[in-house]
Amino acid sequence: MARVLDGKALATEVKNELKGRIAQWMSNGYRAPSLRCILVGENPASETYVKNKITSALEVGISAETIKYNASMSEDELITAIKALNDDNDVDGILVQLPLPDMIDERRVCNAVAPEKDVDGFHIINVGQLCLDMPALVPATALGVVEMLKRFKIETFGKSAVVVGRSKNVGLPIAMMLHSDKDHDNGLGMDATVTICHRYTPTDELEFYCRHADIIITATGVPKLIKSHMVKPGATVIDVGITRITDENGKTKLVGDVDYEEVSKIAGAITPVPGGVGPMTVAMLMHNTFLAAQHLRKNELQ
Ligand code: NAD
Ligand code: L34
Repeated sequence: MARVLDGKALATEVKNELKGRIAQWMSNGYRAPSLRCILVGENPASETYVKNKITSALEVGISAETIKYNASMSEDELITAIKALNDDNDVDGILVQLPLPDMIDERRVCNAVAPEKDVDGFHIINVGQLCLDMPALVPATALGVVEMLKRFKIETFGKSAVVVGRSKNVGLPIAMMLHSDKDHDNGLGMDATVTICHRYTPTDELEFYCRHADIIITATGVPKLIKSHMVKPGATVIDVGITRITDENGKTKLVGDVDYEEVSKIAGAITPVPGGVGPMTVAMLMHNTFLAAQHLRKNELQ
C-alpha cells in the first residue's frame, strides 16, 4: 500500500513554524502581518475555503478579515475596493476568492491587486516573474504541492513528471516550478522533465504519459480520472482536484481526481482528498502573507 502523504498534518507543522517566525519578527517591533479576503456573492465552497484561511491566519498571528460583497456588485466597484486596500498601509496581503460572478472579468480583477500585496500570485507581474525564475509571490496551491514534495522527500531531480490540467492558477505554476532549474534566481526549480496533459490529450496518450511518470500531479476536477492502470508501480501521486459529490446515502463528500481506492494499492505515495493539498494551500497562503509583510516593511525603511 502507498505511503499516505498527510497534508493536514504537514500544514499544521508549516503553520507552527510560521507562528514562531512571525512572533520572532514582531518582537522586533513590527505589527502583525495582515490579510484581507474578498468574497463576492454566495458560494458555499468559497465560504468554506475563506473561513479556513481566516482561521489559519489568526492561528499563526496574522490579522485577517473577510470583506463580503453582493453578487450584483459591478467590476468597477470591485476594482475600486481593491485599490483602496492597495493604498491602505495597514494591509499586507489581498486576495479575491475565485470564481467571481460571470459578469466580472477575473483577469482584470487579479491585475488590480498591487503585485507586492498579491498573496495569490495571480497578477501578471508575479506570473511573469515566476516564469522567468525570478523571485515572486507564487500561487499557494502550487507552493503547497512543491512543499509537500520537498518535505516528504520525494526526489524530483531528473525524474519524469506529468501535470494533468493546464489552468493558469494551478497546473501552470506547478509545471513551471517542476521543470525549472533549481540553480536559477528564485531557487524554486525542481529539475524534473515535465509533460502537461489537458482535456484534449487523447485518452490513450494521457494513459501513456502517466504510466511512464515517476510523479503524477493531477488538477482537473474530474473524479476517478486517474485509474490504477495509468500509474507506474511506486510512483508518487499528488491529487489537487476537489469535487463535491453526493454519495449513495445522499450525503455530500469531497473527492479528488484519483481513484484513491485502487491507485493507493499501486502508487508508492499518494495524497488523500480531503486532507491532502487543500490544507497545504491554506498554509502556503499564510507563508505568502508573511513574505509580503516582510517585503513591504523593508521597502518602507528605504
Ligand atoms: P480549471 O477548470 O481551470 O482547469 C481544469 C483543467 O483540467 C483544464 O486545464 C483542463 O484542460 C483539464 N481537464 C479537464 N478535463 C480533463 C480530462 N478529462 N483529462 C485531462 N485534463 C482535463 O480548474 P483549476 O482551477 O485548475 O482546478 C482544478 C481542480 O483542482 C478543481 O477540482 C479544483 O476544485 C481543484 N483545486 C484544488 C485546490 C486545492 O487547494 N486542493 C486549489 C485549486 C483548485
Ligand atoms: N483567489 N481563489 C483564490 N485563491 C485560491 O487559492 C483559491 N483556491 C481554490 C478556489 N479559489 C481560489 C483555494 O483556496 C481552491 N482553494 C482551496 C482552499 C482550501 C481548501 C481547498 C481548496 C481546503 O481547505 N480543503 C480541505 C477541505 C475543505 C472542505 O471541507 O471543503 C481539504 O482537506 O482538502
